[in-house]
Amino acid sequence: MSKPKLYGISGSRALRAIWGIEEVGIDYEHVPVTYGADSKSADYLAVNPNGRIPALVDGDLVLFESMAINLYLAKKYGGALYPANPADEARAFQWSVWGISEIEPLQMQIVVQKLFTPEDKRNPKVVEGATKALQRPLKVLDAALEGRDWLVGNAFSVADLNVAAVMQLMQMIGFSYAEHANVQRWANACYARPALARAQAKA
Ligand SMILES: N[C@@H](CCC(=O)N[C@@H](CS)C(=O)NCC(=O)O)C(=O)O
Repeated sequence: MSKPKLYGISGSRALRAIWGIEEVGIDYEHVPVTYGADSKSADYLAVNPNGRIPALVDGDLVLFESMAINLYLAKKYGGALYPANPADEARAFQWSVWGISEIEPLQMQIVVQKLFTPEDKRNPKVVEGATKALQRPLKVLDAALEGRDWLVGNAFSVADLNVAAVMQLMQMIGFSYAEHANVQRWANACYARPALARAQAKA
């Protein structure tokens, strides 16, 4: 069987899945499809009809959505990265969905302002409002990390991978976790993973 193929450049949300596949440590083919026209080509739309990166092809399985890709990779190839019992597995699902629903929409408001809006067109109120709204989910994360190093079990798992991978955009824009010391400690540990550095070095 051919190697799994992971589509998407590292300078995009595809980094989440490149980080994931680097964590599980399997041999794979990286196809650096970029966003915009590249992700809308007929060839790529046949892989991901949403026209978004990342996507994974592993044998007969064609998968989109970074969180699902990482959960699959961790379960199939990740050994200790995947929770060993149904309760912890459910917690990994919970945190993955939480990252995408509670953090992603708010962080994107800030990212769009800071990275994709010309300085003279930025609306500081948007950044202010989203920063304020983020305090609530960040408090939840901070409380979950009180007295523990990782979100699920006693070691870095796909739950940490997925939440930290979503929040990597906040890391990129230098978002301050000053009021959330547990989040800061956990984020530092996640972002020091060698697999992330390898993923970031990809095209
Ligand atoms: N929820 C998706 C989001 C994927 C996504 O939106 N990717 C962006 C790149 S950062 C994309 O492909 N955009 C297509 C485009 O703008 O043309 C995931 O996490 O996989």
